[in-house]
Amino acid sequence: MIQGSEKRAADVVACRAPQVSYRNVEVARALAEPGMLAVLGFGAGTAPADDPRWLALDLEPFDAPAPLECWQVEGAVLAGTDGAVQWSRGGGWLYAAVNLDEREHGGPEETAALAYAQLGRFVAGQPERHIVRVWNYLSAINQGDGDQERYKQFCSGRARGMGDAFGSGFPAATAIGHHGAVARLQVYLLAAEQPGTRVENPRQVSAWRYPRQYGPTPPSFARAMRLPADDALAISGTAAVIGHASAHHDDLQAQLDETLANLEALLTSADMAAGFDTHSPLKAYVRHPADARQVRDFFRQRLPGVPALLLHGDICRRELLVEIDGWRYA
Ligand code: 3EB
Repeated sequence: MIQGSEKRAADVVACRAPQVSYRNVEVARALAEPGMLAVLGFGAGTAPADDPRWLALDLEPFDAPAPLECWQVEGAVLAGTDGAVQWSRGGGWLYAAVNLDEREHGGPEETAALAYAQLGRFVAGQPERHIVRVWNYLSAINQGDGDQERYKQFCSGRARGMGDAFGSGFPAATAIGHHGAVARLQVYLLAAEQPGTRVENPRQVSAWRYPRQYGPTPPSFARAMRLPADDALAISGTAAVIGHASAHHDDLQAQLDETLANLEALLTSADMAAGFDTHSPLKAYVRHPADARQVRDFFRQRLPGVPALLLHGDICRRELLVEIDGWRYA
């Protein structure tokens, strides 16, 4: 593995990527481990924990018991809150999250604008000011027709709220609909002391260039991001999109195959060796619970040994049944 990047000055040593894993362990135990930057739980069954590094996400897992997602870094971790932002830092990395109730902020657009303004302002004042990866979970993502669809309102609010925080380019991202009882917008991110390297997929139109038919504000994300030390690829939510069009409407198997082709194309585009391995945790967001078994079988056959977390989540286009994101370590 190359230490650092040839593109960067020799005296700047980029920090080792956080190690992301799915673990069947108690929340308190995970939080007590050295270098634990963040612990994410999934669904209503998660135990609460009073720690800024803990986030309970409103996405129901298809596994019981559901594992926790653990982000571990090298070195001591500090954590705190700043207004609505919960954060932690360690090993050159910053985790930050907001969890906003839309009823207090006036709908998906205003809430997204506020979330991004708060996160953007906070991160801009930190040494780790380069946002490399963002996850967005909002309720009822496909509700509303045409430009009024909630996802499209979210996209407009996100773009407004981020202002020029991403002047040098968008981070890798995921945006998924949850089925939680409260209309909460959950946004969490990973930021670094040095910028990552954006990766696009030659099979897909870059999202920020999507034509008008997909909404008034194109989605602001890169397809993937190589982390500063070039030791990991953060992979955005990836679905059966070819060019800018959704492929294989309502055909789960064909969408899974196309999604994997897109993931492989991303690895190639990032100059990474083909394939995913036992250290490459992936998440699959599955629209219909009845499809979970087929998605599980797909992982067993096509991605054997790859840690996979299957979650009940709605994809931002109604015709898409599944989306996959995750990590690939070098
Ligand atoms: C797509 O390819 C699927 O709005 O942040 C994937 C990843 C998608 C991120 C986002 C949306 C987002 O367009 C949708």
